[in-house]
Amino acid sequence: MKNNKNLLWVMGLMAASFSQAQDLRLNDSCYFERQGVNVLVFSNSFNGGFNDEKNSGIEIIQHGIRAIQGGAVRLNNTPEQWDLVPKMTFRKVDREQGSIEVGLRYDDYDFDSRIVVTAKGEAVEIAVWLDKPVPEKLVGNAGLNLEFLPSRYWLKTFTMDGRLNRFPRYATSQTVARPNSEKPRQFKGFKTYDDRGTGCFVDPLPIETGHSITMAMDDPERMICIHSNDAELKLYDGRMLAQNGWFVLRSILPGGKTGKVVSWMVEPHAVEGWIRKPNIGFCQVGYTPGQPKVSVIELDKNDSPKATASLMRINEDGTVSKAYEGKVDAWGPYYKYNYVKFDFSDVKAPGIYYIQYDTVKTNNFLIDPHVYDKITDATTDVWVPIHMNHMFVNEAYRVWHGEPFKEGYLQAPPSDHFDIHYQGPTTDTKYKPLELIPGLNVGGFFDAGDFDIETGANINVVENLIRAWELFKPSRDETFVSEKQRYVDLHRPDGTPDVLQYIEHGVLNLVAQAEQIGHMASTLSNSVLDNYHHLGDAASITDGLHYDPSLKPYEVSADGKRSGTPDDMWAFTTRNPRLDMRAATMFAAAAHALEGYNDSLAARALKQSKRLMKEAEELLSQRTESKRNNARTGLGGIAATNLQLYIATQEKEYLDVFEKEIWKELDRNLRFSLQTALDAIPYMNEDYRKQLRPYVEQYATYIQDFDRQNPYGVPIGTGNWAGIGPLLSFGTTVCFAHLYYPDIVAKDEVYRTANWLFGCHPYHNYSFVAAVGAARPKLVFYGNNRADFSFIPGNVAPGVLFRKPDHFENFDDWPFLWGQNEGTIAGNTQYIIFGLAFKHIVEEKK
Ligand SMILES: [Ca+2]
Ligand SMILES: [Ca+2]
Ligand SMILES: [Ca+2]
Repeated sequence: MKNNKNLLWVMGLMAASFSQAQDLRLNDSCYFERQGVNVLVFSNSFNGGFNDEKNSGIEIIQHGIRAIQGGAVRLNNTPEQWDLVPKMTFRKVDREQGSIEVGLRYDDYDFDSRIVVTAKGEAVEIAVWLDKPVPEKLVGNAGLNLEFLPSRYWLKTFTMDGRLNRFPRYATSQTVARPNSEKPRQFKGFKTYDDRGTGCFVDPLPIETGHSITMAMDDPERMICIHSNDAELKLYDGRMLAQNGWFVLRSILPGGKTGKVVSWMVEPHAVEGWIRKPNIGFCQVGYTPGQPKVSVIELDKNDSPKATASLMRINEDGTVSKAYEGKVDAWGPYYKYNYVKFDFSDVKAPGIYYIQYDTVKTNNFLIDPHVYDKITDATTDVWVPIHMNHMFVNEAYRVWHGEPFKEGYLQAPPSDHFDIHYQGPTTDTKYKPLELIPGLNVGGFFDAGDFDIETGANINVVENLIRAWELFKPSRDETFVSEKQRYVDLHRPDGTPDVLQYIEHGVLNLVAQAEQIGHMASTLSNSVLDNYHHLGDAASITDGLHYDPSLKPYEVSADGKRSGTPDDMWAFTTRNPRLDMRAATMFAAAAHALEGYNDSLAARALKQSKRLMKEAEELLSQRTESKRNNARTGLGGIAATNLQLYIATQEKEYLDVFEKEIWKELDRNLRFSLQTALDAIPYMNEDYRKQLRPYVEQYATYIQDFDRQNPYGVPIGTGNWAGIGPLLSFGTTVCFAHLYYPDIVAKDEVYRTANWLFGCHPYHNYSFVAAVGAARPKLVFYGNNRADFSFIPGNVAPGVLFRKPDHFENFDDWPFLWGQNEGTIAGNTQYIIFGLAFKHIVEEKK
């Protein structure tokens, strides 16, 4: 008896310690964890701005990949971006019970629910609780959803109640058309779909239905079992409605019930003893012989660092030899991983190399004086011209897009719009709502993965290109641009430097705005949501015919010039004097840059600059004192504006204002203002240089402090959009600080940003710049060809997106998360400046 009791006690202890190692437990970061599996419960909640960003709710990171998210009470079988998302009303972590509870609310339907996630051994139970029954209108629509990343599950097997199946590579399941009255309201009442006059919306039917599903038993890193005793599980393919949809598992909440209404047991498989493969970060573009060469190796926290790593050389006869073996230095923990560094700067001989750390070999890269020579070419020759609006863009045998928006732009009526666009209570123009504003369908650049003209971003584009032009005079001519023919042909020289033509193209639209509207539009954008998410030829977003409300929808007038389809784009014209001020500055600089190339456009730009500057000053001075101060500090610096105006006009009064303001701005915010101060150097005397020295010294300390803040030594953004903008600004400022003060900011510092961009960063080691010089660039980007899982060469991805509380991510098999994969016109032209400045320095003493 005694022995038996002891035996039971020992067995119990064994079971306890066994299960301790295996069970999901709430960790200090407030998510459930076991080796290989993290279950996050609303560590990231839905945010209003862009609704469903596929980044929220219950998320499962399985073996390092966040392939499951979106766990929440939702109102659609396969929610799209603009379907309603629940607001999180509270989040309670109960350590004793090992559970996390969140309150969810749909204001539009006065509908509250609670989700309770509780660790149960190797599984979690997800339960939905209701204090009041589902509102009548939502019965049959409200359900518990969980979403699965298509690119990680397609072609994998699954069984539902023992029936075998396979996740489809492409969406070909079935749908049903239902009356619009049955469709839950979408974001602000907009519609994502064009029903072609049928009065019906499309609803996907389930691929499978049952009570127990096991997914990906053929892939231990993705395998997951889910069963429910009290509810039916339905599996849907969200790509039926939207190319960025995920696979959705769903149980409808029963009507008329309260208490625990639905519960699932969810058991993500964990590979025993799983340790994430080291991510060996290095510069995929390669290294010049003399530059510092430090690889940052990202390690699982359960991994034990090796003492050394090697640099292997691929010889000309194809054999491999060890070029260098060196010690691996600990850096320490940063968020969820541990970091070590491998410095192989001693290797200077040109050649083909790869890094070997333990059993992991990287792909090869070059050490060569010329590795950086081409880093901006794809962006200037391919990405930028493809984003030229109102043009037909051809490349060899391929047409990227026809001429978009031939019918022009209508005055936007008052609208609380999508994509954070807005038209105030009046038009602020001489035009009536929906009246055609003539002359706006010229010039300009597509914003990013969408096709609107964001005026602020287009101003940035022109400014960036002018800066590139004034500083480096890039004479590269690989693009044919005919504004007369409205035709662009890539890789066809036409005798004019491309950058000058891009400046002209940007100015053409912005000047037209100032002339036709009287001030700057905030944006020229889509009027209807159902063509805003367009994926395809930009020329087919609208029908090219003027909208005529006297015609029936889809009807075309007898002369073939008008249609009853309200697809014409709108100009959002609420006046913003700060934007006008920015435009005025840019116009002044543009007038200077275009002089001698397009004199009439230069004259138009200068005229608008002077007028807008004067009117904006007046409008700002009419505001209250405090508001005016806010407006002025929001200008991106009075000093910057006045410097630009001085450069453009050579009028000394601007220089005086600059000299008065710049020191205040430097004292207030050095990081932000140093670039402006450096930009002035060519126009200032030796005293100015001297006075600036201590600020540059301070900046040098700021640069080096990043080595302490994170293993990569650059500013890393943790916002909802990865931090490429601040990173490129940082990289550019470091370059210019070195150019003018090489004794304070050493040449070695300029490589920090390039390393990060081209592969030395968390999550993976692929280059963030599409198709540029790198041995392994990223393969997919959120460009306007994202539905093809492709990229537009020269695009720069935002980078690694931070997911709270401790996960960095950049999908390379799923392009649709804009926060990690969308290149923008402002960001990519900023990259051109960085790249030109960087190349200029690298080439100094090659
Ligand atoms: Ca946009
Ligand atoms: Ca050209
Ligand atoms: Ca139209």
